[in-house]
Amino acid sequence: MAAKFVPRTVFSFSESIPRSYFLGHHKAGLEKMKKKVDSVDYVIECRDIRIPVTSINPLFEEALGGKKRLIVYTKRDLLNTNSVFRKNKERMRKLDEKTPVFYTTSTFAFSAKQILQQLKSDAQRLQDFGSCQVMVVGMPNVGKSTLINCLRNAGVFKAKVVHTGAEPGITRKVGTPIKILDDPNRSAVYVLDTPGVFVPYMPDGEKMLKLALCGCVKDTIIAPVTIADYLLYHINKNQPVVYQKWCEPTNDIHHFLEKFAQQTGLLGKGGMPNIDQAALHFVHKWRAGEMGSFLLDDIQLELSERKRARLEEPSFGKEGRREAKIEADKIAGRRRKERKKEEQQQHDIEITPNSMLK
Ligand SMILES: Nc1nc2c(ncn2[C@@H]2O[C@H](COP(=O)(O)OP(=O)(O)OP(=O)(O)O)[C@@H](O)[C@H]2O)c(=O)[nH]1
Ligand SMILES: [Mg+2]
Repeated sequence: MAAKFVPRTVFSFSESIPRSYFLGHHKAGLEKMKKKVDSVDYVIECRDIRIPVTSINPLFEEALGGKKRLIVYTKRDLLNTNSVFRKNKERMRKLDEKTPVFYTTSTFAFSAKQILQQLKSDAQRLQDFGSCQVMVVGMPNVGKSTLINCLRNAGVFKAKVVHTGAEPGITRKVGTPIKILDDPNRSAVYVLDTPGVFVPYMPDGEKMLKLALCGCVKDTIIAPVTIADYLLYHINKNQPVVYQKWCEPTNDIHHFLEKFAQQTGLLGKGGMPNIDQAALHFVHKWRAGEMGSFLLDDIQLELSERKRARLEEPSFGKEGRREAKIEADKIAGRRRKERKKEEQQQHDIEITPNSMLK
């Protein structure tokens, strides 16, 4: 039996979703980082590769702006569709043109070694200082502490030293220096772990949903069904076949979660599907890489927006404003084209009866 399925082209959400997750230890941590920044040589800024734009925290620009920096896109294994990665790799680099960019997977030592190589060559240049200090910063739960453990393991062959975990808020304080490189020519490199820092207010509700989906916000802040629905919206745009063993392609999150709960045994009182638990389980499966791999951000759009904003700066004068207008028209045209493409996009999906998949 074949059925036509048309995914949603936009995600509608309630204006009342929370926009804030700036906790006491975020504020205190940021203050401490500002105090420490003069004594470090480097800042490693971690971003989640699934949200390369949304996981940029502008507070760091303000607080740590002038410091030499490396950008690390973490969780590369969760963007395991090579064509998507290849298409976006150069775009990610363009987000920070003058800064070295790395992509890491915690289980792949080579990615940490590449960073060490960069730090080592810089530490050798800085050997007058005797040692090089690096501060690792980023939004909550993007993988800062994991990266530190990986760097230490690859650099000085020592076991895990800082706590990590799937919840945001595992690291609460700026840590003490941890040695990750010890060169015979006496240029040692130390890193400082820091607590993840959120923004005080997130005006863009969809960005809030992206951060929640990627685990940068505690799962109790936004209703699990809303996060699951946002995930379903993205999966449907990309590869709805990933959930076909539980449900036919659908835009109805309640229908999906009921079937998912029934078939995965997530039942509550009287054998009724436990919808909230099913929603969390579905989201966790995606976070573990089991539900397809795609970017939640449109990097090209971000680059165009930045170009337009730059051209609008007074220093570019009338000519700049004219070019900015052209750029804005291009962005609008691109958005229209994408909407049209999405509207036309129909997935012809062969629905296999569940009994055959078990
Ligand atoms: N799949 C995958 N998971 C990763 C990777 N790096 C980190 N993680 C996971 O992401 C979660 C968060 O990692 P942490 O290192 O604790 O993140 P953090 O940024 O230090 O978090 P906070 O201290 O809470 O701000 C953990 O469950 C890690 O196992 C990676 O490269 N791939
Ligand atoms: Mg941490």
